[in-house]
Amino acid sequence: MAKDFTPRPEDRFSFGLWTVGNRGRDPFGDAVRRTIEVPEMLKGLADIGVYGVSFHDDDLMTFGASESVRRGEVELFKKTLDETGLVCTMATTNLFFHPIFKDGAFTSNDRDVRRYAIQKVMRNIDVAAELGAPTYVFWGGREGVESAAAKDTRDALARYAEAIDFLAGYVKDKGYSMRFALEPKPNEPRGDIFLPTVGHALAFIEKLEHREMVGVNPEVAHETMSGLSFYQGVAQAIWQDKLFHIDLNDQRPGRFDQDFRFGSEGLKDHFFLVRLLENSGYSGVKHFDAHAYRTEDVDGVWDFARGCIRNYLAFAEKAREFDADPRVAAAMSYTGVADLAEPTIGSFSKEAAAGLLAESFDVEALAQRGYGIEALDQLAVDHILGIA
Ligand code: DIG
Ligand code: MN
Ligand code: MN
Repeated sequence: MAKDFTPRPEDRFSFGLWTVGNRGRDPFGDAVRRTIEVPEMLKGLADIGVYGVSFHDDDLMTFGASESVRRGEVELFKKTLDETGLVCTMATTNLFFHPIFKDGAFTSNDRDVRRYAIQKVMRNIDVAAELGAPTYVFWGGREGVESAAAKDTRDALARYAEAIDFLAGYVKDKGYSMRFALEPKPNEPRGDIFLPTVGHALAFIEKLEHREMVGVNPEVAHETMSGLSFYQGVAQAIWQDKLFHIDLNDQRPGRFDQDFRFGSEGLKDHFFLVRLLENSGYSGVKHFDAHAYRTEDVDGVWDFARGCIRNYLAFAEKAREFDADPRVAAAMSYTGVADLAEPTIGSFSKEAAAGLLAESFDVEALAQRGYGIEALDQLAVDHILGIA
């Protein structure tokens, strides 16, 4: 009998409308599934214990429709949120699908396109605020180049920062309690996307006027595509108090953006990621930006959604068991894991510098030390495999 992992509202799992609504279209094939309308999506997500949902403006409101039609779509969404008990956990803007954005949105060479993009975000920020979304995500899928001849990256980043700061000013002026989260990705659809990794995004944020309200929304697939450790990117974002949101899915390194079910690929990576999120006090939502395999019918979509949640909860349980295992505590003590938390020397002072210069070290003895990390890591693998 398979073990049960039932989510609770306090687990704060959320899905984007575009995830369970994904119809399986890809660059080489047409849609394979019928459209799941928003009310059916919300009811299905509520039935599996999800806490909230997120949306792009164009997921929720028909692009180009009259204001009255768009208003009706928002009202239906609000009504269904109320009926299902779901909350709106994040909003974002589709600045990538319409041809107008083919050369970018905030960084298009065409100033009118740049101004239209900012206007499109402003309009959806208003809807997001009405729905109570605490986080607004910016994924610059079209912000990039195929040829370095096309843009001076310094100008592109200046325009990017200008747009984010203007929109932050708009949020402040309106008195909305909303924070921004930048979502990095290295490429696809553009040949090279600006702000390609968590590191680039964290550095970019420090150049912003309103840096205090801007954080990151790392996505598993996007750091993994670069061959980077998603865990390390998230850990640094937490260290810098900038993990405002997170996109959970799965991915094989060196491949196109697969957006697989969370936990379907990187078992060890996700064990340590979930342990980090659970132990770090991350208070944001656990947001899945993923979709079912193209092979699936609508029933398979709900298998996918349940699987994302099941895997997260299973990793969280295994992480608790790992941390409660006295053998792990002993192994970590031998490795000196807790010792790294002890300051090395503290802030500079003449006395500290003189003291250190006068200190002698037994370099050969220090070089002989073994850290016991093989045994410690094997304990983690044992717990992941359920053989501890
Ligand atoms: C793709 O990974 C992006 C878009 O789906 C969206 O803008 C963002 C929201 O999490 N992720
Ligand atoms: Mn992705
Ligand atoms: Mn994403």
